[in-house]
Amino acid sequence: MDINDFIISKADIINEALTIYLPAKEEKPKALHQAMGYSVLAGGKRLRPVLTLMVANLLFKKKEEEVLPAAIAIELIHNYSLIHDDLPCMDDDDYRRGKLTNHKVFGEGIAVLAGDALLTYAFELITQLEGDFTPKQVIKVTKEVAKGAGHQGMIGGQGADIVAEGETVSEDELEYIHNHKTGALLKTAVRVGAILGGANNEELTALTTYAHNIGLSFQIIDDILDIVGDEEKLGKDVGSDIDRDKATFPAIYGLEESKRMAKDKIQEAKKILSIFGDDAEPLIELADYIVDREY
Ligand code: GRG
Repeated sequence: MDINDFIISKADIINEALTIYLPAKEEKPKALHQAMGYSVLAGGKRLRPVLTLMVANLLFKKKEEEVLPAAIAIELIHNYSLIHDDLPCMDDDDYRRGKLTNHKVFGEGIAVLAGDALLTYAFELITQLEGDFTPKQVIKVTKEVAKGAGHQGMIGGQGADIVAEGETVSEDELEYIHNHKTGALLKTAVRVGAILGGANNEELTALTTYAHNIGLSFQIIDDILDIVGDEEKLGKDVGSDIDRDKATFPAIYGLEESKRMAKDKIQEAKKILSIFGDDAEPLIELADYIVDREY
């Protein structure tokens, strides 16, 4: 199966589950529930929950419905981070996924609360894991999600990014920011699938390395696409418009070297999956998709 079709088919499962798990927008408090649904159902690749499903499938080949509450929880946290990132006190963006940002439609107060509500609801969902999981697995998943989303993970990366604004960052600092801001939640998505799939230590370590490498590559490619996309829109030469004050790979290494680094990371990600044999084929193709994507 073509990897694009495969991802779309898995994303469809996630989209259907999201409509079931999200609170009804007619339910009180209406504005808050509308704001939560507005951003979550505005589209998106659903890469993180799809990864959770794929890793769980690789390991335990059970019904994927069993891991859905955890996969959905991670997607809700991702959406909360996007809503907050778009706020005037952060990136102050007007559009996300081709639609007006949450605060533009509902106002800043409700947008902050919609993000807060998505984050807290995510943890409620994890308590709804019902399959054949042990309490230890559920506790491990809870800790994994808290760490990946929190001060040692995504928020830690965002904090470091804010502090670095307008400064020239070192290579180590840049990697710290990307590994945390973007990489942490992707790693969480993979590790949650692994924990629920009953991975042994060797499998968990291999999958964590895979996640680390695709996460970094994902962010490098995102930085490149951001720059190239803007330059194309403005009719400028490729590479002529890199903002050197931003903590991005192209700002430090240039476009060509950044592309090479992203490809190297993907090679490393694929190599580590050899312990799973042919069963790892979808995860290997997904790694290639990350580096080849054009949007
Ligand atoms: C403000 C709490 C808080 C956290 C901010 C993740 C993050 C940290 C901010 C989002 C802004 C951003 C561009 C982060 C880089 C990660 C990234 C590329 C996010 C977009 O992820 P995709 O491409 O988005 O998976 P879709 O729309 O497909 O879900």
